[in-house]
Amino acid sequence: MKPNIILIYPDSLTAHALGCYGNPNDVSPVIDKLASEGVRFTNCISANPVCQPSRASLHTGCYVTGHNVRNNGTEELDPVYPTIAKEFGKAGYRCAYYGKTHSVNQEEWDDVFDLYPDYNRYLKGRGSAVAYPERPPVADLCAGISAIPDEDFSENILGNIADRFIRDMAGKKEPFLLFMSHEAPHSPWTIPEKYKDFLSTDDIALPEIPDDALESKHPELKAYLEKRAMAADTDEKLKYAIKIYQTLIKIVDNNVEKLLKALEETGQRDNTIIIITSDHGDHLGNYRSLGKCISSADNLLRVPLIVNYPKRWSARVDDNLVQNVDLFPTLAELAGIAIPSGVQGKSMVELFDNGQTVREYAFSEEHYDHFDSWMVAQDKRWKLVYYSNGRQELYDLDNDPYEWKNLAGNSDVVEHISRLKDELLKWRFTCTDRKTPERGCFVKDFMKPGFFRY
Ligand SMILES: [Ca+2]
Repeated sequence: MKPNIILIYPDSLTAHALGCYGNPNDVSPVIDKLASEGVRFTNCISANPVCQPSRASLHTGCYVTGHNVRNNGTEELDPVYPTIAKEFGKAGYRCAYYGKTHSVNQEEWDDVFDLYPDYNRYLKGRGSAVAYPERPPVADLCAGISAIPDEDFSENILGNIADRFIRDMAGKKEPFLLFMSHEAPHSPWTIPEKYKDFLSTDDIALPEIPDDALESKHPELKAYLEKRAMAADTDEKLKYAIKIYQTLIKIVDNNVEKLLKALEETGQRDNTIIIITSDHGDHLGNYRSLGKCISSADNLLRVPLIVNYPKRWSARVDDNLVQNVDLFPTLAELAGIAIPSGVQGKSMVELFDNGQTVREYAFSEEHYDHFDSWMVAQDKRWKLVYYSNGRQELYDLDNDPYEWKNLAGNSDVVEHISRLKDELLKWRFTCTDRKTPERGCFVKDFMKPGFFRY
């Protein structure tokens, strides 16, 4: 009997915002329990820190170079690529997708609730004059109280639809793949009135950022982050926005509980793999900034990954490096589906079963039209950021998790830079775009004088 799979995918969920990853606030008790009974990865690195490219990486098992969705909104995923939904659909799975549909070809799914048109229609049907998403003022850092009551709130509606789907699938012959694409806790941040005092701004701790934290950054990134920091002109504003962000995690967590209840009441819990991860993180006050974009910071690239399937894997915390591109081949192998050729991620099944390391290095990249592109190669401790203008930065994540100190100029790190640059080059040449090779690799962006000068 093939396992059911539920992939819970809250947008912009930085790993350390969950209780099981160290948040002292009790915002994720249900997810934390799933983590304590499952495999919780501490080193899951997204292939890209922005919604659409990262999502395309999860759905195709390819790096950005391999699927060519480089930006938000400007490039859609070409339907030529094999995806999770296509392969699982062919294998007899019933595939449902609820929530934000960035980069997803909806016709590949058997059932879809698209948060934007479908939820807006729902609100209209309820007689609401509110248009989703609500947009609190930028002066408030886009955080505030929703005009939508709790029972109609977006994430709760997604939970209700999923609850119905799980109950409908009980007793059916075919297994299911359910993708919960929660918009929360992505900005703009609004929570129902009911939760306005769930947390206080006193519960929120901001990082104590050194004055020179931006001094050794790429000048474009420095200017960009300084501009963002200007909007966060008081600690109280920053803390309030983060309080709303964390409360949204609690609302997602309530809905995870709803799904678990439906699984248990219909006898499907034992045969269901539950995965919790995200497309990318959020600065959450680092550099006095919120959100993401043009930065390769660890807060953005490190995402949670929790895999709960007690029937097969006992509870553990796993510090092996893994990436979102590894999920597609992993899920395919678990479901007995052949991994399509061209998939660039690596199956983690041996890692789940026997603790066998999948990769020594993780890679990510970002390509914008108006900023220098960057690529990252990292191991668990050392992280190289290489820009298309030849600039390089090196961070020691063990001692500097917020990346405040670029060590690239230090003579004692030359060996790490050389080693990571070798890996970056190997990765760049092996992960080419299968469909439009003339565009693939973005090698021309990076093959400038200086790359080989270690
Ligand atoms: Ca996102």
